[in-house]
Amino acid sequence: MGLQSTKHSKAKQVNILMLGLDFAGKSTLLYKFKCDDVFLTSPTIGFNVDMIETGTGFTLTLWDVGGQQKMRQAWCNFLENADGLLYVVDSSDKRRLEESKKEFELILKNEFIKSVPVIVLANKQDLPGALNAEEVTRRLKMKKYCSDRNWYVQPCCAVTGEGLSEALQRLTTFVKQYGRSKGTSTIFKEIEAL
Ligand code: G3D
Ligand code: MG
Repeated sequence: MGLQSTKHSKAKQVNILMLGLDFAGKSTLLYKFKCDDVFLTSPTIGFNVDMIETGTGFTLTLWDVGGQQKMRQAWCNFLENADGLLYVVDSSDKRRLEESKKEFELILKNEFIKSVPVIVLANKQDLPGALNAEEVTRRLKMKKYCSDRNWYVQPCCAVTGEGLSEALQRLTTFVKQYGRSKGTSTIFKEIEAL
């Protein structure tokens, strides 16, 4: 995908929070973002974290916070420092999409994440009957709930990696724009100068 994982980088660092219900595919995505292998996941207890060098002068620190019911209360603790949100849905699970929408709405109402850009990853596009990006956009009521920020719904497959490169590119663009609009943070001034 042309993206490299890095543990030690001089690039500027921004925080990307990855949320979504359990089983949506967050941990698989996190792993796929940093290397091109399929790996076996087990339900995330707590959180996973990794850093990705985007090649555009800054490093994304991706926080994969467990999506099980008991972890969802902890989501807002991670929101305070987020510069971008990746919200992952299982596009093939129409039944749980409604539950996912409710959680998504709650997150978006949080003051800390006001105007923070959002990429929805419409994951599991390889499965039969998976809803496409337009349908996920409609069901999550993106136009209504994300009218105050940059947003995009990216169809993807965590297993093959399809759509992930596009998602990160768009996220990077949005995060830069968000930094410019905030205009106060030193880190964003430095990013803008790149
Ligand atoms: P989570 O971290 O959001 O809870 P996981 O989700 O990454 O643990 O993934 C949950 C299950 O979905 C895993 O299956 C994983 O392999 C599968 N999965 C993730 N993304 C995709 C995808 O794009 N397509 C398909 N077909 N499956 C996917 P198992 O069986 O290992 O529990
Ligand atoms: Mg997980």
